Amino acid sequence: MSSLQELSEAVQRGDAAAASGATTALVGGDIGPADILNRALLPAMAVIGERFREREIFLPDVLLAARAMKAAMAVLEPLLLRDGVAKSGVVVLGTVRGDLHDIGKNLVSVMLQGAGYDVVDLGSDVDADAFIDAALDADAAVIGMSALLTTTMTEMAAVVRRIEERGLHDRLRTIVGGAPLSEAFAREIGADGFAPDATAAVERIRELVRR
Ligand code: B1M
Repeated sequence: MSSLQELSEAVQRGDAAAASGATTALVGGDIGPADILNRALLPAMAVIGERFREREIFLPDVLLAARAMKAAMAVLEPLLLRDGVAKSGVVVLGTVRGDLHDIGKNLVSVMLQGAGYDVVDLGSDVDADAFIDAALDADAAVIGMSALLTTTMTEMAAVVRRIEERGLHDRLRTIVGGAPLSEAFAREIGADGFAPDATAAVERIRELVRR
């Protein structure tokens, strides 16, 4: 039986096969999928971020860790989705233009699907009109945007502005998230909501849809 510690270490050293194997072993035991995520995978990525910032590791190491995290998530996702309930609505999700970080956004997608939402995931590097056109096509009430870079979070303001320019604010709500963001930033750019993590994103979107 594998441990949370072994899983965390596998992600940190970028060993996708070990991360996938450790996750498979863990899900057969007593620890729930949300605990595996919150107690091993997310802390492992936080360590990677810190070590990258301190220049103890380099970009290829971060890339390998991200791959290992994704391999573990491929095992966890079906379990996180298992408790899905009746359909709650459609949400368009994406990482904004210029930004390739998609792990957090993918997590938000999994949590939303688990809560019964249909998610149109546009991937990363998504521009303003692509968000809006997809939302109109899918008849979505909410656009969710993710950004991990201080240089790309300003793109979110461009999307909010474009919604106004196209006269769609009464029809489309926006929610933003990502490590460098805050509630204050969301307010400043005129977004309708902010969530610090994937669980809060589901709650916030539920409130936005109810309005
Ligand atoms: Co990058 N990177 N990276 N990186 N990377 C950060 C973000 C950084 C903080 C690392 C550091 O310096 N400590 C730093 C940004 C600094 C800054 O802007 N001030 C950084 C940098 C500099 C870069 C490059 C510029 C490096 C370079 O090329 N020199 C480059 C940029 C590429 C680009 O996007 N154009 C780059 C590249 C990469 C990789 C490709 C190697 C890889 C991404 C792989 C991928 O995503 N497919 C990568 C990674 C993995 C990271 C770190 C280490 C981890 C990010 C992550 O996945 N975290 C990151 C350091 C860090 O954040 N600690 C870092 C785990 C994830 C679950 O958390 O995404 O925060 P997070 O999502 C959370 C919440 O934020 C929230 O919920 C999620 C779960 O609870 N959330 C939302 C996210 N989106 C939401 C949307 C919502 C609501 C909540 O509503 C819609």
